[in-house]
Amino acid sequence: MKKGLSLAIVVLLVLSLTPAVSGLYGTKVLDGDLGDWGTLDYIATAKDNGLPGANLNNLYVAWDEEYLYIMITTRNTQSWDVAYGIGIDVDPGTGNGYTGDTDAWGRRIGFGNGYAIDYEIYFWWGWNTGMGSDNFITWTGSGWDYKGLADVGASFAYTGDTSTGLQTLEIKIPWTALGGKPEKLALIAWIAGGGDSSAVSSVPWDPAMESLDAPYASWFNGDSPAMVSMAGI
Ligand SMILES: [Ca+2]
Ligand SMILES: [Ca+2]
Repeated sequence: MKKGLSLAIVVLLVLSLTPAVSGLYGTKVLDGDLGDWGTLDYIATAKDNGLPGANLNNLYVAWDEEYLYIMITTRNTQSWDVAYGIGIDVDPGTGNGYTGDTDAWGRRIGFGNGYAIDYEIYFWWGWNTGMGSDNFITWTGSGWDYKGLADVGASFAYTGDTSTGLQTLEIKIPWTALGGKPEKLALIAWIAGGGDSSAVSSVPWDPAMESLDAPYASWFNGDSPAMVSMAGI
């Protein structure tokens, strides 16, 4: 029986703190450079899966009154064909959102542990072409609404090339694209392959991937793919 990977570990961020006491509060410059991110913005580290072209490292998150900022770093040393995905739950615990086991890009990724995603962000990275299409995708309640990041006022910057693969990815998303600034938010990032593949890396790291085929989950659904879990911010 085919079974998707259900990501259950998510970063849960509480955004209702007053700015003065939240280390996550602050505006970031989108240049792919980690220099403007502090240790208080650090959220989680992925396990080293040993895959030279599909190996996430750290996740950072910050926010200000206008934007949610997300920074992802990798351990990549090669450029592979991969999809970088991010799932966002703006009302964790309510069950509102998508809970199936094939996501907006047809990857075999689902969400469990009470998380139901409302938005997905995806980037395609081509082994010989580098950064490709980007998508900001909204779950409408009955389907997915696909836009580019620029269409919703979001933007991104990255480092890396077709020699090294993606190294860093810095994203900002206006709260207006997320239905306004929520009190809390759950988030996870992952790497999958082509259509019908599942996650091989996630941050926060979800050990559910390790129970599937080595090295962590599987690229295709011939065997049992895995789904990633989300972390709350
Ligand atoms: Ca920066
Ligand atoms: Ca939700």
